Amino acid sequence: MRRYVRGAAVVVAAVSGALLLACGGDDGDPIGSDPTRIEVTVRADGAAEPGVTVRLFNAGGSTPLTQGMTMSNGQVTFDDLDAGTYDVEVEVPSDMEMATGEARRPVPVAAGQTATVTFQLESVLPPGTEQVGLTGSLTFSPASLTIPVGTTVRWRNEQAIFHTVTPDGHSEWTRATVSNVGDTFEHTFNTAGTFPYFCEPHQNQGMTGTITVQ
Ligand SMILES: [Cu+2]
Repeated sequence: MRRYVRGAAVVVAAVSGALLLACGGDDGDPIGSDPTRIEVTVRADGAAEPGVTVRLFNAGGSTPLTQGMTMSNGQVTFDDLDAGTYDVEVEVPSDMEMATGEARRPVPVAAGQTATVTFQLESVLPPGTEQVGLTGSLTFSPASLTIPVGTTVRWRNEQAIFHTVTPDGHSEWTRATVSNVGDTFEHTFNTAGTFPYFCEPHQNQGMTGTITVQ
C-alpha cells in the first residue's frame, strides 16, 4: 500500500515534469498570448495633449480597472487586457471641453489586437477671447489673427517646448515666455493697429505672427 502511494506520487511528478517541458519547448509564449491592448490618444485644440488622466472600466462599470496619464505624444496604452469591451473615459481638464463625442466611450478589443480610440478636446474660451496655439511644429496657429478692439488674445503652448511671445518693434505688450504645455499668456487689445510678434528661439524657423486690431 505504501509503495503504491509512493509510486503514484512519482508518476504525478513525472507527468508534471513532462508538461513543464512541453510548455517550455517552443518560444515560451502559450498560443494566443499576443498583447491585447487599447491605445488611447487625446488631442486638444488639434494637438497631442499630455497630462490628461484616462481611466479604463469594464463595460458599464463604476470602479476603474486602472488609469493612466497621456504622455507627450498624447497617448496612453492599456495592455495585457482580456479580449472584450471596455469603457474608456478621459478626465476633461477644467479649462476644456469635448470637441466631439463623449468623454466615456465603449471600446471593443479582440484577442491579440490593438484597439485605438481618440478623444478630441478643445479649450473653453471666455467670451471676447481668441486663442493662438504655439505648436509643436514651431508655428503660431493661426499666424495671422484679426480681432475687434477689446478682444483678449490667449497664447497657449501646445507642447513642452520653450517659446516666447515677443513684440516685434512695438510695446503693445511686454515680452512673455510660455515654457510648458498648457502655459498661457493673455493680452487684451484696446488700441487699433497691426502688432507683429515672434518667438525668440524659433524666429529663424519662421515662428512669427501678427495680430491686427480693427
Ligand atoms: Cu518657439
